[in-house]
Amino acid sequence: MIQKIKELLEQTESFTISSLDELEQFRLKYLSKKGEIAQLFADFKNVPAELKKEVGFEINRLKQKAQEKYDQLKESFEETSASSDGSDLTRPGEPLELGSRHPISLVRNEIISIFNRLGFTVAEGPEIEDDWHVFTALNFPPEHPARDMQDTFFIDKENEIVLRTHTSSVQVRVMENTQPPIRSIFPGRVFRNEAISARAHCIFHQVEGLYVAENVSFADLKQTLLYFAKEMFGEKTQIRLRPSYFPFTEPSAELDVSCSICGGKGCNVCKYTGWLEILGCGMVDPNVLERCGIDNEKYTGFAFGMGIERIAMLKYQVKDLRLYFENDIRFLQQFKSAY
Ligand code: 2U9
Repeated sequence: MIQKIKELLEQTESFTISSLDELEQFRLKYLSKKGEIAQLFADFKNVPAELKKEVGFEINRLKQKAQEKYDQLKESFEETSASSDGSDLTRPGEPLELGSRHPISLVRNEIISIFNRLGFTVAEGPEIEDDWHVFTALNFPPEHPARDMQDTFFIDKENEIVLRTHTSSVQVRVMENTQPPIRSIFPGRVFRNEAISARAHCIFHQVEGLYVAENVSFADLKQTLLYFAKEMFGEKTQIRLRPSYFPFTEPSAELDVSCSICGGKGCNVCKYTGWLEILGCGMVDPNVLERCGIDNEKYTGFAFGMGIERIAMLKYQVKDLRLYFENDIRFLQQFKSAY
């Protein structure tokens, strides 16, 4: 019997559990009324009188050790399945709410993707610029009003360091450093000294584009922009070009797309004209090519520029520009897209 007690002691001491079921198995096998230890007590009456003291002592020791083991297994199992504050750590977690991209990022990425398909690469440059890259290289005359502090944020007036008012400055940098063919787009944040309203902001985002090579013509510009307009606003979209003026392009034009809301019939979005203005464009002025170190006898180019906020307003019918900057979650959550 002493041998049996020793075996049971070893079994109980090495017992491990990984579930409450197994804990119950332990209790039934060793501690219950029909368990091994109860059986030992039942057999105790058959133990010879001279051994009763020793055997009794060992059975009681086994019972005490088995009970201790049971309590310890129970406690350690409860600790792993519940944190100290009593909450159940095995419960499934709360799902995290998925974020969505900002509409300006969505539209910027979509514009980039459309021009990538036409072979345009993306170039970026500094937001803090000098007068040369923002104005002078782009043919702005010395007295042009855009150079005024009313229109431009000056960082250092004496050294004519400004916050760029357009990403055209990046185009100048690319042309200064690369010989044609150049086919790139220039997305980025720009700054103008404007009062903030539903239709204007002092910070906004642009994508400009540039294609300089031999024999680039206005027809290339028109076809490129028609492709862009159809990809952006739908296959049925039509375009029209109106003459305009910019210091850096000659000739210059503004591009309208047929209103995608009414299909050109006239509605309150297009102010009953059937057309929506989306961008400015033109052939790069030969004088600008020369200032940027490009042979204007050999090469010609077209350029265009658009405000991302404006494109996003037309695409998503956003009525107030300030919504883009407030980051109200109810506004942002409405934009879900592949881009
Ligand atoms: C170089 C040569 C030519 C970029 C151009 C426009 C026309 C234009 C406006 C659209 C809305 C700015 O964001 S906006 O206010 N842009 O109308 N931008 S052509 O022409 C360039 C640029 C760089 C060297």
